[in-house]
Amino acid sequence: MSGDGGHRSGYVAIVGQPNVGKSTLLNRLVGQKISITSPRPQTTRQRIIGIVTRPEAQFVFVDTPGFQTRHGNALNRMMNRSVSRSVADVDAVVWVLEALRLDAGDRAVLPLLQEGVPLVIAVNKVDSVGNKNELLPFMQELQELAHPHAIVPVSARTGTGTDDLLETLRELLPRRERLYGEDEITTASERMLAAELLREKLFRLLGEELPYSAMVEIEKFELVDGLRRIHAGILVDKAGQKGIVIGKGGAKLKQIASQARGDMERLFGGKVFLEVWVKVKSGWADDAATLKRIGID
Ligand SMILES: Nc1nc2c(ncn2[C@@H]2O[C@H](COP(=O)(O)OP(=O)(O)O)[C@@H](O)[C@H]2O)c(=O)[nH]1
Ligand SMILES: [Mg+2]
Repeated sequence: MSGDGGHRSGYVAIVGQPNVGKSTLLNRLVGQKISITSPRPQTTRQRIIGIVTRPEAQFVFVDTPGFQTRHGNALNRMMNRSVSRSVADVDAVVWVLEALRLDAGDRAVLPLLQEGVPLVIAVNKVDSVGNKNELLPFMQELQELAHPHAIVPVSARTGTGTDDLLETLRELLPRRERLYGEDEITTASERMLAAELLREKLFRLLGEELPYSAMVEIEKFELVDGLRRIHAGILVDKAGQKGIVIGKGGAKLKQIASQARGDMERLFGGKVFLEVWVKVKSGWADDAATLKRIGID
């Protein structure tokens, strides 16, 4: 990164409608899987902080849940509030869009962007654009629509353009020392990361079969002599959904737990003993008390 004198650091919100690649981008920037991703919209339910430390700048990214307009339940209302809070108090906002796509869901993000907070648009998934010439008129359209400070084509999947994105964001951060230690990559607790990684496997291995409201709760998290013992519950709405998650002879649940454990061991850098139960908790997506208990407020 080129030097223009002095270290910079600050907060950057990552916003955009579900499925545009916000979490993939954050993981790419941080270099670790701290925010879960999936081909299904709605994966990210909580705000995740990802810290990127370079010699001349430290970026504190806030990955927000996708702005949700389709469902009006308590969970989605809380998620939308969380998005609005994230963009109000940052040094810059990155609005992520999918290359060559600007639909009603993207436009719904516009009113959330705050006057006075510099905006950078990341046009993501450029790896899937065959004719790169088509990007120019698309970027022109975005320029006229949102008047951003800059538009940067990126691929969160391959890493193309992500250094340019950091370079562009750096100019927008205040001159100051680091806000976090240079080896910190997130403020999320291991307990929360464990829950998220397990949730990702639910999304990935059950696909469309997964009940929309399934949730993960970590009941016990112990670290003894480098071994993490984690007891987790998967909460589903109805008794019938329990069978879907467990699968024939327990095969599905075993696969979910085993893949989640692998990801946890990679992220935590140590051995993990993971036990998972499936429980029925009806109507939790509309239950404010449960949402509090699992940490969405
Ligand atoms: N081709 C391609 N796919 C991507 C890219 N970034 C993300 N994706 C995919 O888009 C889907 C949604 O990504 P995710 O990060 O979960 O989106 P989010 O809902 O905005 O956080 C996943 O299937 C990703 O693998 C990219 O740069 N190129
Ligand atoms: Mg996400």
